[in-house]
Amino acid sequence: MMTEITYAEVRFKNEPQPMVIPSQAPTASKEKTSPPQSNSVKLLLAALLILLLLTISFLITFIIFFQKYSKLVQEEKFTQELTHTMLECKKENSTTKGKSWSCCPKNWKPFCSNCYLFSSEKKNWTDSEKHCAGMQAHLVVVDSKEEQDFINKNVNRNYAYYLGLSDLKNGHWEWVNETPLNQNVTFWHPGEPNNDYEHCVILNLRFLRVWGWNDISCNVPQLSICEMLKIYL
Ligand code: MMA
Ligand code: CA
Repeated sequence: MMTEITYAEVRFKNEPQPMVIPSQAPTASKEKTSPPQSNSVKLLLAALLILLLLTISFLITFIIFFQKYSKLVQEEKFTQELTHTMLECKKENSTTKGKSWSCCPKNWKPFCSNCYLFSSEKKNWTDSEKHCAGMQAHLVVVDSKEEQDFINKNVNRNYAYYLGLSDLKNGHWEWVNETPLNQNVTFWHPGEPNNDYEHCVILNLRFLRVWGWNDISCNVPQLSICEMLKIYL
């Protein structure tokens, strides 16, 4: 009794021939289809990494060059700003910002961190200050007894000298650098200042031996003392 026939193998005439796949074909195709993808990802990653490294090194180089360039520009600017072409310099033991030479313009006298010029031209107070300003300096500001003593040793006893002290601007004694007069550091001659119409201060000799301050009219031509910070190179 054959009610159920099972055909194990039926071949039709037009049935397409089964593909013969070589035994190694599956592995080869695996390497050719999915690996190409991961390879290109790897390549892309490598390219990105190289690009990143290049960008970083470019940035570092740029920063280094920029720093060097701005330093150069600064130095150039500093040399251009130097009004004084003849300097007298001294090697300093303690260096300021890596600069080991402290200089004063020729004919100026050094004291502490400043340079002083004892002028030889008589001018009124305003023109005296302008003259100092034209040399990147200002009329002297006396901050201590030591500074006043240094000045006294360098002035000519036959003359008087304008200081950077006046009450022209605000009605009270003020230095040209806008610091108010410290009442603990003054060297007025006895009885000075004495006249409301005298707005500028000179240093002069009295009784042939004492140097001190006196207020006078600002339009009287006098010698003067300029002061500037030492130049560090
Ligand atoms: C006197 C004295 C000073 C004043 C001058 C003005 C010679 O000194 O009074 O205080 O400034 O005169 O010339
Ligand atoms: Ca006076």
